[in-house]
Amino acid sequence: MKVAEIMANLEKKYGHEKEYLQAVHEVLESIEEVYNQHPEFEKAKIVERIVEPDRVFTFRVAWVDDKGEVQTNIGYRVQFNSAIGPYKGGIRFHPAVNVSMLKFLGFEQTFKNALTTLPMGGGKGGSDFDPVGKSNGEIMRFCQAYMLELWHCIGPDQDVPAGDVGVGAREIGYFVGMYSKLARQYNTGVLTGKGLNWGGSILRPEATGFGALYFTEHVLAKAGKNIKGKTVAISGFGNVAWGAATKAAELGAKVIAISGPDGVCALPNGINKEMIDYMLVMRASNRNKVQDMADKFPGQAIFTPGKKAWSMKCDIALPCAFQNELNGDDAKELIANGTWCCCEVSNMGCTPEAIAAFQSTKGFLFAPGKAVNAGGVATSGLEMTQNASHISWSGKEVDEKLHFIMESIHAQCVKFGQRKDGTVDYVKGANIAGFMKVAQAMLEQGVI
Ligand code: 2IT
Repeated sequence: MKVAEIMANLEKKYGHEKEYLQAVHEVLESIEEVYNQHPEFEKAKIVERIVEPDRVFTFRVAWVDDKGEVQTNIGYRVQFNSAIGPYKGGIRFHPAVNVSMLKFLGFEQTFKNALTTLPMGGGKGGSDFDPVGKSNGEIMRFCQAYMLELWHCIGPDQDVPAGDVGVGAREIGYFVGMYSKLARQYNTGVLTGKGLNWGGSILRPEATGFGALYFTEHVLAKAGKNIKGKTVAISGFGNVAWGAATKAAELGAKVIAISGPDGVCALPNGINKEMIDYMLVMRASNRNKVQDMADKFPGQAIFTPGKKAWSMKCDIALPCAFQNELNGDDAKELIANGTWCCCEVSNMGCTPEAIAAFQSTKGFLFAPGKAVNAGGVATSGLEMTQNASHISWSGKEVDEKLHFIMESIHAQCVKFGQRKDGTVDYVKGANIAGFMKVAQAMLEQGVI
């Protein structure tokens, strides 16, 4: 396999799908050497097959807004790979959603899910529907209209969606309501991230952020460091940022910034419980403005419009918002300001230039999203297990399992990513570990 050749072919076919090509390139670069030591992979054309999704559904979603006007959006579901389990992955509502974005996310999800130790394939869905400024009624009607098409494609052993950017517990509720109506069956395990009273798992809302901090603790420990007293800058203020801020504060770190599309909020005394709770209010408001935090906590939260969280002086940077939210210039600014660790919590949160800048800085610790944020989908997997066995575990049980899973993902990264000097290339480690598992399963299941 030659990465350049495969990429040239993909660029010919999908030249306009930038995010998809970026995600594929990163994985192929990491695995090239190991792959070429396995002639059986080459013979079975594993790479040529693994970069193509099993199938992509695209559908029209028509709905009526509060003014009585008819609106039309596009809905998608990308079923990327089911070699190790049913398709599994979130649904994203954001105006920039398109096939490229969902193919990149489905591709990443395939390897991430393989890392979790649980039997889940990769998938992703979404719509270009923009939740910002929408009423609760509009959100409900849109979710119902989206599910009217999607329900044919999903099932507890087929494809199990969950939340992502713009989709949280409220939207999952509307999906489950409509799904049950159409299917005339409860099928508890067909979506994850459900409410706690109707099949949801304790800790699922916190799991992505909590898992990310457990992983960060392992990265730091491996380098002989500790999170206590360290300053942390977080981008975003949604579900993932909320979980990360909660656990970072609990572990004794000082969260000195959160951000939004409108700018950054500096938190000179660190984030406190009231602010963490207020992040949930901000998310539920659908306003998408981090300035609201400064308005609510004058003096304690200081808003600067147009700036990113990466302009803040911090030890550890945690991108928790969107792909490519931290670019090469941001990375250089962070490094110049003394930042020495970046754990990517968002999917592909850092551009290739940012990763290169981090990795070429001696002693800098960088870990990629597919390892760092896998606690979210892993806990979705635990929700599926509870649903299938009609039980519900305590918070302590789920947290112990999440700890075990994050530790195991870290161990896989070390196994495949350890450099000669003892440091770890987490990008390489995560990509090789995830890839090997899916590739081996595809090999054993024949050419399909
Ligand atoms: O990117 C992700 O891993 C998620 N949005 C969570 C997916 C899931 O199925 O819980």
